[in-house]
Amino acid sequence: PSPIRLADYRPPAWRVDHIELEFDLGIDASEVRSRLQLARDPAQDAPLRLDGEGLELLAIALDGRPLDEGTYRYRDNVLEVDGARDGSVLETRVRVRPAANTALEGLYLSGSRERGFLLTQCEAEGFRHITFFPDRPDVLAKYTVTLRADRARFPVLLAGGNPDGAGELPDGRHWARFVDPYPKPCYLFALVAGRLERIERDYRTADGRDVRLVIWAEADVIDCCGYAMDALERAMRWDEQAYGRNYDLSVFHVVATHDFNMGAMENKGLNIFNAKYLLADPDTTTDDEYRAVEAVIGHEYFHNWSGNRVTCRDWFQLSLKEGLTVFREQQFSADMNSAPLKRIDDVALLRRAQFPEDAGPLAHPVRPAQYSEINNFYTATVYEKGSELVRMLAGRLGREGFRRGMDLYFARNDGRAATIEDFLTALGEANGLDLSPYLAWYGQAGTPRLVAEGRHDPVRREYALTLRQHTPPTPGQPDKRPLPIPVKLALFDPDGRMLPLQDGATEQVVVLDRAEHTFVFPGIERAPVPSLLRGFSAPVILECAYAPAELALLLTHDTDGFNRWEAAQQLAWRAYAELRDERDRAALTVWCETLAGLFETMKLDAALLADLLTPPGEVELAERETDVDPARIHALHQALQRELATRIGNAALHARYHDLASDAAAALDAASQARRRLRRRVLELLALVDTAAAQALAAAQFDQAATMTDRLAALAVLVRSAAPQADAALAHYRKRYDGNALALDKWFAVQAQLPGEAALARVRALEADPRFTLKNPNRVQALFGTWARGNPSGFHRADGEGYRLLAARLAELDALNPQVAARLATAFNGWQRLEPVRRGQARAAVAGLADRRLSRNLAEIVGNMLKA
Ligand code: HT7
Ligand code: ZN
Repeated sequence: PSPIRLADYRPPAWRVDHIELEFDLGIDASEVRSRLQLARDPAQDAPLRLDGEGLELLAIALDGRPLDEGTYRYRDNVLEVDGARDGSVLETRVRVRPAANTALEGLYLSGSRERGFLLTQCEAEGFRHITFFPDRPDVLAKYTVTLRADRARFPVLLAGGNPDGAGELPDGRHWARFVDPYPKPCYLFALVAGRLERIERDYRTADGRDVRLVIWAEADVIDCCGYAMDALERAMRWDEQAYGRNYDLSVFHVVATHDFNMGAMENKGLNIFNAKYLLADPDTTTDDEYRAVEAVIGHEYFHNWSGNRVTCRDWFQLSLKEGLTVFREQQFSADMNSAPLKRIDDVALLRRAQFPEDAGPLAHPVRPAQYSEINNFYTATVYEKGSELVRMLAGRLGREGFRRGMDLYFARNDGRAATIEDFLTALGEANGLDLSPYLAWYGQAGTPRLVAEGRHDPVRREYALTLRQHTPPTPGQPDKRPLPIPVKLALFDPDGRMLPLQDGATEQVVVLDRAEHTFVFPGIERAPVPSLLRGFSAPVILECAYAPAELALLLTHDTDGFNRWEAAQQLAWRAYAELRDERDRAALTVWCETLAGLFETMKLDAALLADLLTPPGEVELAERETDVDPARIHALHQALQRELATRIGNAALHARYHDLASDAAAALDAASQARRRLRRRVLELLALVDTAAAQALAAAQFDQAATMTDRLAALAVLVRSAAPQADAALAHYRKRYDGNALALDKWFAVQAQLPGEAALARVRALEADPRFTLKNPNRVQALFGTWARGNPSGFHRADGEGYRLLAARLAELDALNPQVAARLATAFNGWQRLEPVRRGQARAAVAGLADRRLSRNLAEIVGNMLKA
């Protein structure tokens, strides 16, 4: 099929002002009646054409009259109807088949036929699998939804909007109606029906509306929803305070499902969550997962304004809601937890997931210009880089200016389907600024390189900082323009003190808005050490020829927590290169000495210290290389950390481990979490230099753990170090958590991380396990996602067996769930930069896939992968 292009956007020829939906729900077959109140754009003369996929059309009538055969056509997923006028009413009745829907898009069954429940997923284009409709985000309609079903099998009936009546029907059936007063695009429609339990809380909004908050889950996990409820309340308060945004319906439903293609979905008034981002309890949830639940709860809630009240004109504008909402979610998490640690996590994710995307065959702008399958564009670029662009704008406007701009954006676009231009215009107008130069960031793919060179002139007492930028070509975009790059900076004197800059401030933002510019700082007596891109003020790769001692100074003295970590990362990168190239060990020595010094002082926050002690991962190291050999990178990565552990010393590591281990409580406060994070890092380092002792400690930690964080950390050390205790621990874990899907996912994932040659046999054994199924996206991600995307030395085998196994499973998975298959296939990203033997093997596997009959989703990914 030919791609869909942004340049071809036309407003809809037909709108739907009101839709009435009636569902007669059943597991194998459900019937959907729809009544569309149509409005025609007088400026256009197109026939009425509605999207519909896989629908069994049972009846159709226009303005109350059944239509004759020749007056409508349903083919190629489009229903075309003759004779419709402005104000016409189109009624259809269709049948859909939820239990047979393995793609988890449209109306489907979660769980078993006997005990599972029905639910919908409509973003991006799932609504067309439910009924006929102009399935595009700029058609906003008011929804009245009536659900009917057998009461015993489906005691709970939910749809988005406010409840508007419920009652009994003959033959043990019942009904419930919901009316949503806010016009919405159809991707925000949702229903849920089945046997579910609930927890509830009353909430009064800042503007005085009483709202009932309800979280729904299956009976066996309803006790794990309390943390999410607390997080929801925190998110609602935060949005009132930070953005002045209030909730707007009388009820807010949240539902957990184990069968979901993504993390969660912000359907109006009825959010649906992958259980992984909703359920939490100390026995099964790690500290990182607790934070993820809070973040995703916040994210989906914040969409109620950034996405729902103000939605997107078309799917090219996806980052308008996703980038903005990720940014809002990051601010929320930073406010609820530690801001510097949150920034480190977010940048580490950007580097791990988005930078490789932007550097490979799948690179695309934050606002893509074309797509074949929109589901392939829910990417790290649209989400994470999109958030970085909002962060740059927020930084440019300052706290109050950004709030003024956001207020204007929401006021002006409420109830509209907006564009990224609308966003920049509102932010700019509210502040008397022209922000249009930032639009270039949305249209240009690739990560800019920012080269910094400083020169100190002792005679003029000046420091001149020259900044240059260039962006490497990406597929379809050979020539790049300079972008506005805000560089937040500070200067440190050689004693580690910050120097006063403009107006006595110690921090300043300069904006590089051309290919090269020199910024001059007067009154600088001694050659300073610049701290650049503080807080990661722009999503670029900084190249600055720091001496190792200068990085050590920043690592020790920088007042920006993020840049301290960044200095450690830069040192580690260089230390790695020294080991790889068998060069002098200048950076390696400084890295080890400085970190060992910080380790000894005991002054640093434990979580920050844990992060400082963590060098870039194997995926990031590979990012900077050509002829990538993942096995060698793994060996060097281990060697690098072994050097650090050796320098810190067995005795110090043991002492710190025992000191941290003395706190065995399951408390969730920041200090307890920080201790667990550092304990894990210390144990990992110890495993590299005193392996048997570390394995014994890990085995004991596994047996006595009071939290999943400690249990899983210990299990990971045992498995990855091939400890003699590993099998018993795995068996014990398996038995303990056999009925718990989320805990079992971790059991699969921890083994999929087994490094090197041993991984393949383990993956094969695990996929034969009775608990493995290709039908569940979380399980697929736990096993194949962890292995192929997170374990380079285990996946990228020189004999190509890893590639062939993944390709074979992708073909099977594609027939069941194209969205999940396409996402997993991105594991092949970067194959062109592998060393020649692996490159040939990977290419053959991808090409073999391309020769098969594939879904549009997988075909687009595989095709792009081979194009570049
Ligand atoms: N807006 C939601 C996106 C989403 C999704 C997209 C495609 C296929 C299935 C999906 N489930 C959810 C999630 C979010 O970003 O909030
Ligand atoms: Zn989102």
